[in-house]
Amino acid sequence: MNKIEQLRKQFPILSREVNNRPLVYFDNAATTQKPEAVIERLRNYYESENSNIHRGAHFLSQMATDAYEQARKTTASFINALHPHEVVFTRGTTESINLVAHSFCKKFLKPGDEILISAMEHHSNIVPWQIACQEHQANLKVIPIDRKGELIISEYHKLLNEKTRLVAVTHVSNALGTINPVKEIIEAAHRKDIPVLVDGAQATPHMPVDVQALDCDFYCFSGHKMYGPMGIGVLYGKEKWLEQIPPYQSGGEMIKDVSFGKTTYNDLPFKFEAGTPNVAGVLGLEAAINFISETGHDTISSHETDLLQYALEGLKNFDGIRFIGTPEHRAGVISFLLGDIHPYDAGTILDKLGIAVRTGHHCVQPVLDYYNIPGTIRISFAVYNTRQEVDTFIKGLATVREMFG
Ligand code: 7TS
Repeated sequence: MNKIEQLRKQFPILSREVNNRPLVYFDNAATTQKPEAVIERLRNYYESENSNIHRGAHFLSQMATDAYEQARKTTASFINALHPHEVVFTRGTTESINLVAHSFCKKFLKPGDEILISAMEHHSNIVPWQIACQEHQANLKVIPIDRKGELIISEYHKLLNEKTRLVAVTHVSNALGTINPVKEIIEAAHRKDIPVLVDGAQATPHMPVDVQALDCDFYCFSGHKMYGPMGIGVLYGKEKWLEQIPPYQSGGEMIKDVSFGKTTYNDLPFKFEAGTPNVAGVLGLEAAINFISETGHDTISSHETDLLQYALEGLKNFDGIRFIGTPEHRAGVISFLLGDIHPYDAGTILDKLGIAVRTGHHCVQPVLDYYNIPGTIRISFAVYNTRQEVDTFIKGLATVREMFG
């Protein structure tokens, strides 16, 4: 049995059938499936460790607190953060971005300032900035993309100016698969003392991320897109920023002292973790990180690159395919249209064949407006996918074409 077949055995859901066919799961950019180790970790926590953290002197509370803080250290080393307290646990990328859009902008965004995002952002890296700009009478500016689905970097340089307060860009596009040159983007912003937030939702499952090497100011990602549980995510922030910006939510845990006259806030990272946190989610995320580390980034990226090339080759020769996004540096995401067939119709037929793909706007409506299309069919890979599944998918597309073409 080869390494990938062994890996597949760790994912119970992959052996199920959908519509009487073996499941082919190609919707990994939406969420990945979970290995046994992650499922077991959640189960074990609730079965024998469950307790609230940072408050009880009793045995279980101490145990859960230690496990939670150990998971913070594991997460910090996964992205090579300088300090564990630069890792704030959130519900996911969306909440991480909202936290920065709220707290950073409250402190630093002034009327007439600008926030710079890109034309390929997920809605969750657009709308929070739009709202912040409205609240603070600031302006949202957008780095354009070209037909290949790459950022036009020369335009980025022109857009950076003394009014720019923050740049927020995605590391990897969920719709086009583009891997953006974030290091170059960060260097250029820093030359003008502008901080940069990176949306890493589609990067952490597929490639090693080193926040110190990138020198990003904020980095956001979700557990559920990298083999971990839903409802848990991370905001990495440089200590100097997290120290300066005000809390996002308030309540228990984020305070030092409370009286009716005045409250002082807790130290990092607790200042940003109001209320009872998702302890099981954090422990499940740690198990997911361990799964990625044990599998190895080399194995993950070489296998996913192989699948990407194999699928692109197969699709290239398929009549009527129009790729949406043909970037040079890309992750395992392919968006396309098939003749005049509506993506939804294609998705429905593929589903009948047990093949899960995403169809629609993928929460990137401005990208679709740019290409002047209503949606795409999108396939996205994880380490457990196989060439054989790509073959099944391409055969499925032939059925779609027979029915609608
Ligand atoms: N940023 C990017 C680049 C994403 O792809 C997504 C989710 C998010 C942010 C939001 O992440 P969340 O975990 O907070 O929801 N992307 C997708 C997708 O492509 N299909 O479903 C969700």
